[in-house]
Amino acid sequence: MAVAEHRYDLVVVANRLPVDRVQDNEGNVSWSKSPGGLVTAMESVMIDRDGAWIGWSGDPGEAPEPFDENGMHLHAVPLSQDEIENHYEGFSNETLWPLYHDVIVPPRYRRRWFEGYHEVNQRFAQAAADLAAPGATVWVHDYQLQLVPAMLRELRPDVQIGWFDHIPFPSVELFAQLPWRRQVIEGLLGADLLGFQRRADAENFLRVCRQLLGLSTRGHTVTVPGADGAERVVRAAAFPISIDASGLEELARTPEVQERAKQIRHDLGDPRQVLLGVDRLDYTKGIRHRLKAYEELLTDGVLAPPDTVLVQVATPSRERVTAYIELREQVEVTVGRANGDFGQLGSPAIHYLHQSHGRSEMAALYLAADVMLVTPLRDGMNLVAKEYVTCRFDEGGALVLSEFTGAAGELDRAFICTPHDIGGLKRTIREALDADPRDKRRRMRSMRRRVRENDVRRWADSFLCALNPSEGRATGEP
Ligand code: ADQ
Repeated sequence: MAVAEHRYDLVVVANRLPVDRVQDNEGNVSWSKSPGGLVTAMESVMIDRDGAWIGWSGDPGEAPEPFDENGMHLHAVPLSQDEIENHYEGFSNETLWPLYHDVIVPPRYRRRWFEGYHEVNQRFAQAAADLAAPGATVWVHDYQLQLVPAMLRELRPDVQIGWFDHIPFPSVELFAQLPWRRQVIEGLLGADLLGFQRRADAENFLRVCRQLLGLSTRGHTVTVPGADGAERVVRAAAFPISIDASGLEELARTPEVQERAKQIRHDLGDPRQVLLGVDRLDYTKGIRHRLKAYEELLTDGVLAPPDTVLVQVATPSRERVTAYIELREQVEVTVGRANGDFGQLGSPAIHYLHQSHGRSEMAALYLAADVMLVTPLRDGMNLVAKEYVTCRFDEGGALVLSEFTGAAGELDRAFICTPHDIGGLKRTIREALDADPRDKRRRMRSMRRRVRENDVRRWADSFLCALNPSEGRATGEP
């Protein structure tokens, strides 16, 4: 890449740009905001700070020229089809994703995938080195770019480097499986600050440094010996991510969204109780366990349409990866069976939408749901849980939340469940459905307060301030 003319004081580096390319019938290209946790979380931070965002556009081949969108300067990194297969689909999504999510499906280790991962990380590091102003802050995101911090430090020792892990960080026993564990840890240790969703994730990382690399750790820090005998101290701490709570609540309060919520309930046949699941179609989200529990409640005769309905919205995700293709089949077979066995004409037991929706429709769905089911087997945070309580300005509704989400650490007034325990999950769903309305209100009020007080701006401020104390006020750990 040619050296950029304009350089930026804040550079975000993430696998994907925060937009998707849309082409109409006449061939005109435009960009629309992409769905997904990171984009939702970072958008408001970037708009506030005139930063640059480096990422892949989502299409193979040549990258589009840099462009501005939504108040952000976007800089695309090109990826060939081979690189997408090795770096993204292979090493990121078939090796790291399952390994970091408690090996729910077996991780696959392929040497050429790691070679692709290394090459692509080098390209992102170079792009960041070219765009960062002297002394800039560079914030690298997520498991797809774990080698970037050390590569960037090599190219630009003058910049402050932060990395944030959106997904869990595994225990040393699991992480030790990774044939490239040393490269990954050394890559991360190029950063000044490593952020994790939960304290337990940061502790797992520090333990990995101690046990696998023999480094010395103290409190939140690990000491890294340099080639010249000098030492560097890297901090690893928890910064639980959040959402743009005020923006989302404002949207939920609009008459259009409230009207749409009523319409949704009407279209569902005005049931007494609406249950809702909203997830990327991913095996970590516990969708199969949720559907099994629901199907058993139907079989037991505890729930029945049209009195109770479940709406499951599942965003298409990673559709070329085998485990995702299989998951989609399993989910669709279960939905078909439940509807065949328990549905009535015009009243299916489960409304299944394999689609992505806009923010207003999501807010209306949240407002329409009496019980929100968030049942991941493992999840870094889970923003859906925070979005649901934020939309419930009426203090209505109830949240069933898996203990294996980062969100459970903050939203401890939810109806906490253990999704592997189907019997327990059924009991928790019933408890949420039958709870005393005053109890539900108290829980909702308390959870709403937590999210309002710890919104995404506070998250970003805390991280950026811990990375670079001149940036603003420090609010979180350490
Ligand atoms: P994700 O695994 O993508 O994120 P999550 O935190 O639930 O998971 O975020 C999903 C986002 O996508 C939410 O903002 C949600 O509203 C949106 N979304 C989901 N289904 C949708 C649909 N059908 N239509 C439109 N939007 C939809 C990763 C980690 C998480 C972590 C986030 C942020 O896996 O653990 O919380 O990053 O760090």
